Amino acid sequence: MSHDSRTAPRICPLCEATCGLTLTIEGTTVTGARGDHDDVFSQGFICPKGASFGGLDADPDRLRTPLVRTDGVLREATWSEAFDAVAAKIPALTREHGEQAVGVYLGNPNVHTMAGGLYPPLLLSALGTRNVFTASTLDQMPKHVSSGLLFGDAQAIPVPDLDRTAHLLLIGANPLESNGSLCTAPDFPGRLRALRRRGGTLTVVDPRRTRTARLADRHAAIRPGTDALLLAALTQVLVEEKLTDPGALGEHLEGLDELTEAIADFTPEAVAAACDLDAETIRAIARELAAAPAAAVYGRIGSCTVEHGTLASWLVDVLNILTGNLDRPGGALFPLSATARAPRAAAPGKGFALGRWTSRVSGHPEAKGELPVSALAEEIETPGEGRIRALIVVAGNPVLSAPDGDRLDRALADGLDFMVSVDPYLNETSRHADVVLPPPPPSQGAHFDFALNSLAVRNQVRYSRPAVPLEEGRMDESEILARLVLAVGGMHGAPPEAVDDRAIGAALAKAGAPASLAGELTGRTGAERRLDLMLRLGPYGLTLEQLLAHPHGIDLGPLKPRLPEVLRTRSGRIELLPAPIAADLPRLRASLGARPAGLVLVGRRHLRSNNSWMHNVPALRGGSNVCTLQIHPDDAARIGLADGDTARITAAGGEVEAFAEITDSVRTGVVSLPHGWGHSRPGTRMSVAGDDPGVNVNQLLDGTLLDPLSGTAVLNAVPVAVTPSR
Ligand SMILES: Nc1nc2c(c(=O)[nH]1)N[C@H]1C(S)=C(S)[C@@H](COP(=O)(O)OP(=O)(O)OC[C@H]3O[C@@H](n4cnc5c(=O)[nH]c(N)nc54)[C@H](O)[C@@H]3O)O[C@H]1N2
Ligand SMILES: Nc1nc2c(c(=O)[nH]1)N[C@H]1C(S)=C(S)[C@@H](COP(=O)(O)OP(=O)(O)OC[C@H]3O[C@@H](n4cnc5c(=O)[nH]c(N)nc54)[C@H](O)[C@@H]3O)O[C@H]1N2
Ligand code: SF4
Ligand SMILES: [Mo]
Repeated sequence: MSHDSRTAPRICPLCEATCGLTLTIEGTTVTGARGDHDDVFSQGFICPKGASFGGLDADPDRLRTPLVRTDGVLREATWSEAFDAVAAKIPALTREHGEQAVGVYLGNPNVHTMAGGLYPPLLLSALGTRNVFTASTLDQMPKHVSSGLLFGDAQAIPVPDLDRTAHLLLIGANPLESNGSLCTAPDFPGRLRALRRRGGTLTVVDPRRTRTARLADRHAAIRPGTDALLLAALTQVLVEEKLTDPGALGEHLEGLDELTEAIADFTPEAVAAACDLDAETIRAIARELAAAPAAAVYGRIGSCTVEHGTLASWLVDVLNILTGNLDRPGGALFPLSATARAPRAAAPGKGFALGRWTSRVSGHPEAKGELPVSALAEEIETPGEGRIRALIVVAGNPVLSAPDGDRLDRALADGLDFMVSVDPYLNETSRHADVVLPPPPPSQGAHFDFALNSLAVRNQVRYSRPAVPLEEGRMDESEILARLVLAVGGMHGAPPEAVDDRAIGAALAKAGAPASLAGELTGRTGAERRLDLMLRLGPYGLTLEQLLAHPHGIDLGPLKPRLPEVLRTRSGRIELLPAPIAADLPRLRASLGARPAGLVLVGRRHLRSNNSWMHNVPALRGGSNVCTLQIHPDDAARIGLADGDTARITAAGGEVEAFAEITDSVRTGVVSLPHGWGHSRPGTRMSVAGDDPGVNVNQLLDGTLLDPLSGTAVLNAVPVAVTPSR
């Protein structure tokens, strides 16, 4: 360590676990990262991605300046040239072709940056477009829809009380690799082991025997895509065997009789063949769930990105409700973050509406103001009024993350008059942009988890200021997005603080707080002042100054019951059988008899990888983090594949080739490829990732398979054919 070496606390932005890190800094370079033992939430936990913070931060392929396309070529440019280009194009396109001509795609890291929590809503309202797409329709939209319908608030997502539960039924999630999702819990693996140590039980439902499944007391290797059937049968058993006990929830429920009638025919015997689980196992899982003193059912990617994703998400909470575990310690509770709206008196709300408008080409209903990403390419390609002519992508790489990347790739190349990417890398998506606006490396930015604190297993709040100063020529992402809001909204050149001041004024008015409060806010930047305001108006009445005085965070205690205050349904109750759900049940019933013969594809995540953008860090590459096709020995033998052979995988959207990895950790009838690979397109600048590009699993999808209620793409349980490649 040189004499100018120092440390700084910093919350890790790389996954939903939000671990506190202690960065070692020499000069302005992050040379190391370890777990922050004083962090009130993570208490020293770190994973290999967090430990590689320095390498990711200093990646030489990160863009250092904006890029602007001139004469067809992306060239380095100044910030003013970049924003001039945006201001010259977007408002004119909107004037000429209407607001729908500009589409927006918001990618996953928006939930991991402070800017992503503060500015996208302002960007969307400045544009006025309904052509809004996000990674949610590749991910958790089914959960938003089921929460919207059940509780009247799409953001009211109950999280399992990991530290106090006695029984966890975990469906389609692998937190030992993912470190958790819609359940922010640093050291998820340790919390699961602690559950076992205190005598609790863990059941895992997953077609793969994952590292998480290996920790479990019971692993049910379900046939992919059939979780909604399993969950309906668990519900049916609870009813039939009189094991339901909603307890104190009873007075808040509506539609219990209708619900029990609606699922009465989903008996374990009826679903067993489709799920490929025997009826006795299903009964046993239901009885164990009901018998546990406190239990939580938790479903994630494998239960969402499937044909019945919304039904499965709904049934997860139905089970929590019928067993009396919703909103009680040890069950599944609604977090209350420090920047949430302060609780109000319980009262009926506006409810949650689906399909208030539809997509232009295929008529997909909106959900939560969004259209399915699967429909983005056709909205660019298909002529007519309302066609997307310009696209703004913030922190997203849909060419790899969404179905049929080749088609989207072509649409971005040929179908747009103008494209902007806010992204640190020139990758498969941003290479099509006319203007690329690169945020600085994370060490140079502040961090606050607006989204993830509202999904955390413990109420707590932490804030990190930049660990090193903003490098000369860099622009903070908050300022980038504020300037983008101004540039698209015809206010190019106004000071970016104008955007924050307007937001502060609007928030004060909405809260009915005195306008003079604006003058009391502290903070070095507009983003900090907005954070200060949200803290002050929030449920704990905190201030930015208090956060700064506690660099390792403030613990706000375990999750507490919040019903009925969270409910925003029209009835003011939990609406157990919402009409759109009831109308979708016949589709689930129709799948009862189905038991397709061929192979189906599921995904997987690797601990040292994250979606499409972490394959460029040498320390995170290699080992088992590879793009192989996992296949069961019996299936491999039948097809004539040996370990290491090249397999050809064919499906509705196309075909790809990958090395076969023969393993009995996938069940028979199922093959698995990870996503986020396929770094072989020209014009990108990710030299390390390009060395071993892998293939894009999403090329197998043609984008037509969706969960109809949420518009979420079917990414798991996709029918495929596998043959040896000759
Ligand atoms: N087959 C299959 N496909 C999947 C999935 C799956 O399980 N299977 N999972 C889906 C899921 S859950 C998700 S969330 C999506 C993700 O889909 P996307 O969000 O579209 O993709 P990412 O790969 O996360 O891309 C993130 C982008 O943000 C950039 N970035 C990184 N840090 C920052 C930052 O600080 N600021 C800005 N502005 N940009 C940044 C990266 O360079 C990258 O371009 O993929 C989905 N696709
Ligand atoms: N290391 C790492 N961590 C990450 C990410 C990453 O890419 N890498 N991505 C982050 C993001 S954006 C998200 S959304 C989260 C996701 O977090 P998780 O939901 O935990 O994601 P996965 O690890 O993909 O686990 C999904 C599991 O579902 C199983 N599965 C597939 N189909 C089915 C099915 O039909 N039924 C059932 N029951 N199971 C099925 C798969 O085998 C897999 O084990 O992870 C986040 N954390
Ligand atoms: S678990 Fe997630 S938040 Fe924690 S260090 Fe790893 S990547 Fe960062
Ligand atoms: Mo995700």
